[in-house]
Amino acid sequence: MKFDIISIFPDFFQSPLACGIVRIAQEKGIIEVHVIDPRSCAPDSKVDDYQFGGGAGMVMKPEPLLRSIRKTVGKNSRLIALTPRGIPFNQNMAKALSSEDHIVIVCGRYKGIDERVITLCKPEEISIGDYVLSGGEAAAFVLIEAITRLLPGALGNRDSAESDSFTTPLLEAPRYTRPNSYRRHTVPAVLRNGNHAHIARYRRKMAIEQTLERRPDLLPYETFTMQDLNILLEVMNGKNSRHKTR
Ligand code: 6GU
Repeated sequence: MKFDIISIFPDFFQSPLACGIVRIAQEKGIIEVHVIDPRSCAPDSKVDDYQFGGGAGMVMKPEPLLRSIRKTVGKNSRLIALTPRGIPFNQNMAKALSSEDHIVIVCGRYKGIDERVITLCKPEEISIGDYVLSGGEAAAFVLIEAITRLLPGALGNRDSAESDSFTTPLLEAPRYTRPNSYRRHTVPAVLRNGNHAHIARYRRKMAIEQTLERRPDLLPYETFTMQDLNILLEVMNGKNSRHKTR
């Protein structure tokens, strides 16, 4: 998978690309990442300008961006523009994008890019959430990491991508490592008694409980098994009795 990032801040990407699974995926040849600075396509190095109609903030000029896009986009490329007005990014989009060969990501500044770039190139416009960033650079890395970790061979243990929150649409159960007792808080006994069926049920229960508490909108009722429904009842009864005690 090849990523081309079009950004006026190429330095931004140095350290995130040099860490963790994104670094390893590059070393293994699973991904290749290049950053193109539109300044290299601007004879006078001017990549932004005041907006017509007035208003604070600069807008990215069309010519340097269009030249950068033309230089990188081929027949089989997905072209993405990062902007707060885009479709909200999620795990399903990461999964769909992970089967592409070449992704070109245009990082807009917050005040945006000249609308004619959008009209002429028709990129998919993607946002990473309902808040404002000064530019798309941080968002570009979010996409790259979310996509890269889904590529075969990128994670040491395939299982750890499969059990992630949002792949199974439940939040994860709490995790523990050594020591067993830390400041008088001990690890739940069920996790240490070696009964794998009990452990699986406990984790499922905790996942359902966490999701009900924090993201009830995510609960996948339509795929719930009988056991899940029993767990859900248990969790809800537990909650009621906890509130009733006094
Ligand atoms: Cl992709 N860009 C900017 N500038 N702000 C954002 C965003 C993107 N996603 C959420 N906020």
